[in-house]
Amino acid sequence: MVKELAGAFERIADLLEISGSDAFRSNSYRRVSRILKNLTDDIAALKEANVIAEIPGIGKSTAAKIEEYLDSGKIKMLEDLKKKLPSGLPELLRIPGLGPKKIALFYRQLDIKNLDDLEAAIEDGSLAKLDGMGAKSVQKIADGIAFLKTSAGRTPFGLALPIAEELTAYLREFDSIEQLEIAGSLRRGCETIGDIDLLCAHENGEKLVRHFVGHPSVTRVLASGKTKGSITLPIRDGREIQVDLRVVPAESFGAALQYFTGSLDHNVHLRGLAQKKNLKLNEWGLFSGDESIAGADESSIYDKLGVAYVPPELREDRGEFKPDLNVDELIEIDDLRGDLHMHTTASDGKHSIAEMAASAKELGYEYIAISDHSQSSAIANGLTVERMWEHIEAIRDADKNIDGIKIFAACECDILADATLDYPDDVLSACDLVVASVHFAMTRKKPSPTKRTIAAIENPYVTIIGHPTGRLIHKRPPMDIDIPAIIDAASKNNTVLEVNSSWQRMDLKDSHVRMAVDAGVKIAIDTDAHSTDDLSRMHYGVRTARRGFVRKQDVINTLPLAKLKQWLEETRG
Ligand code: DGT
Ligand code: CA
Ligand code: CA
Ligand code: ZN
Repeated sequence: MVKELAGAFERIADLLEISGSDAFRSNSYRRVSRILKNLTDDIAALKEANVIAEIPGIGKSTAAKIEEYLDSGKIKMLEDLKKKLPSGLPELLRIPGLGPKKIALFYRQLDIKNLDDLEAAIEDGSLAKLDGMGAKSVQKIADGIAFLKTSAGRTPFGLALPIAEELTAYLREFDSIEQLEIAGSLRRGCETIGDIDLLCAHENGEKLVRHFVGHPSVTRVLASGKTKGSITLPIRDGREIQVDLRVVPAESFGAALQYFTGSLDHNVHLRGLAQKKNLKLNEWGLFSGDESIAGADESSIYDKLGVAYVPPELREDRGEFKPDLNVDELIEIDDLRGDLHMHTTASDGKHSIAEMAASAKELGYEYIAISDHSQSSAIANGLTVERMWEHIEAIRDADKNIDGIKIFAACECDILADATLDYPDDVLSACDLVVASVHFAMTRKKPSPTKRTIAAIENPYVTIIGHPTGRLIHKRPPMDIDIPAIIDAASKNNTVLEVNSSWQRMDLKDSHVRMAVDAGVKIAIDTDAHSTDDLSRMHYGVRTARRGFVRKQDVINTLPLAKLKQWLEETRG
């Protein structure tokens, strides 16, 4: 419901833009859309309680529109806009390099109502004949259409990050660069990335940009100037990702980094704080009249505005400016003392117990849990009951044979289609801890995935629910699962919910993990490693957890070994 509602406001913003309304007005509707998408409360319940207008960022007239939609499924303003404009126009906004003004022009002059019409006008040459258009700008639009079709929009974080890191290394190779940072959604740790934004302080922007657009893998150069370069690079499956490099003077680097990190909503909020102090904030600095009072570094901007520094992962205008928020408590990668979900050659992993333990020790961990698949995960070479008993012995032996790290005996026990677990209680109880996960029959309705998961949560030997929604980003939607019900059950049973650090999973995701910790549920951030290399992907999970406002004390694998053992004793069986 709230999704459609958010979509309706997005659509209002699009149509306003095309119909020539000013950006301020359309952006205010986009903001409402985002607020709705991030809402953790049930909107119908808020309406019942008559408190929609009290949602931060929602005014009276917007609240009236929301209520109108909840009552009738329609918003009159949107219906009126739709009547005024053809329905195929908003999707044209997604074409890179094509803005609402041009779309409006094409519509008025050539009666272009949708993507098909636009492609036809490119084909028959009529677009190139328009005032202000030429072969070059038409080609740009044609390229944009092709990009839209091949890239389907966004790139998973884990595919974008290595590209950004390779590019920053490439730029540093060219010249010694004092300040170079990844900005945008990638810096905020979003699960998918529209484009990569890089920001650099350098004296000779033109030279640096020329080097940037000359990267050997470039598929297209979209812009190359003195302060900005824009390219596309291939990602896998024949798709591309856009990368923007901006070059700014050192005295503006902090302000530009703040601006281009976003999010838009966070920046709008921050600019509002500046206005209240009679200051002006933009990508060049923080100004009192004409005088710059901050800009070289990011933290001084927050400081001068009288608010605590906000880490990038929190910059979504979801409450990060609240004065009681103690960002020092926010989980950090170095807080983690162990990893409680990983596989070995006993099931579908690449390395032995001893190899996984040695690598984990190298990473500085105090403990790990070996959690191989259970018998029903046949494709993953899951362990029969008999093999599992032997495996527990093998883990005990490996633990004796290594110093400086504790190896817990665990398993990743399947939650079966009939809501029972894949091992009998005596096996589960012999383990030091148990991860329980759904791996199959994800779309089965009866018993529902919610029922199955809650049954596992209620088993006294289950410690952690692994990748609770089962989603794979861009590949498999989450199970139809009632997150508040899962959180409620986890809270009643002292069961931990996982943030799985595989970037394909990031499961739980940021907004759900926030709901969980708000309800007092403990979190385990795990890698679900299937090789020693995978052990180092913990940072993906940490980013997701930070975006969910998770603090160190919410995460069980930040506990020192003795405390964790004690906690396991108290909560199991
Ligand atoms: P993405 O690329 O869709 O994953 O998301 P972002 O957040 O990286 O967005 P992007 O690349 O369009 O712009 C990067 C940041 O720059 C954005 O978060 C806020 C800032 N920014 C971009 N355009 C504008 C603008 O028109 N107004 C303001 N205030 N900020 C902007
Ligand atoms: Ca971006
Ligand atoms: Ca960008
Ligand atoms: Zn699993």
